[in-house]
Amino acid sequence: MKRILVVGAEGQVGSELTPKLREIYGEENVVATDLKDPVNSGSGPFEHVDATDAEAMKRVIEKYHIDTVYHLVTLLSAAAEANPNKAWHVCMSSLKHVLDLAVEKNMERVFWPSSIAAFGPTTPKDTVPQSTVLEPTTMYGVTKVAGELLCQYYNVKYNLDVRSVRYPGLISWKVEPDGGTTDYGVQMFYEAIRHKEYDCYLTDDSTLPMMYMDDAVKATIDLMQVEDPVRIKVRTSYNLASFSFSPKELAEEIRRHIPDFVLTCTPEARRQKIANSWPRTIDDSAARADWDWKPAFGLTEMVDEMMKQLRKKLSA
Ligand code: VAH
Repeated sequence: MKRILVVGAEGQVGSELTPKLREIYGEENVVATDLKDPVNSGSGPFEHVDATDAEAMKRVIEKYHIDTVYHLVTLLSAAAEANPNKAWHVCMSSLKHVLDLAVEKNMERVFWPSSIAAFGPTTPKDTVPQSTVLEPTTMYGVTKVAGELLCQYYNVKYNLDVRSVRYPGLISWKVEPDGGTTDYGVQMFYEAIRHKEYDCYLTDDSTLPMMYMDDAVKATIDLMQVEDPVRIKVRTSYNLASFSFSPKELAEEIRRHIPDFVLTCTPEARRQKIANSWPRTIDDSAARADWDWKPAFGLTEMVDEMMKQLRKKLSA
């Protein structure tokens, strides 16, 4: 039986991935850890762990006989840009601890998410190929490129089965993301339902790759459930895509539900500069070919589901 550890289980991804893993593998076989209290990651074993503390991580891995790790700890792009030293320390030291412990304990598999933030201004803006120029101009992006290369190194050097996908901006209703540049894609829904207006911190034509959280969770689990490691040909991180939108396009979709919704845009320099450095659309043919990746939610389906779920959540 798999013994899974989720590091950063209370974050935007962890709070949806952890319950899904517990559904599949049984609550007692999925240990959640975070600095925060266990509010959203569901019921099952939980430990407060500072992911930058290797000894604390080792104690949890030994206590629960962990053989698989989903390592989600990060500072998102805007937060990382505001505190680059902390971002480097948290992202890179925690990832290295997980990789070293996975080798030491001869673990089965490790998952670590990269991001489209690994791309930079010199990356093609449209249908970004799997193998391309990675020259990000954000600290968050630098940690993603460094992390991808570290994961590939541990696979080549130690034959560690570490797997990764480059998440686009993630749209979810369960936990409000903070510190991201694409977070406006979630905030717009909350403000449209609460106030029928939203002032976006990006220009209305800032098109970015996005994905509904259910598809990000599905891709993560699908990738980790591929039995034959030979099929995993990309050991940096797989491109992943479903749709792209701009604030203007998202507002038009929201108006199918709230016709008098008003979008204004007051660009905020730091996050606009980050958004301008990222591509518009992604080619994820490698993921589709290697492990049958296919998103279930398009833009319209995502908006319909977000409106349904958020109306329920906000009326509760
Ligand atoms: C961010 N949501 O905005 C994250 C994401 C592609 C961006 O990694 O920082």
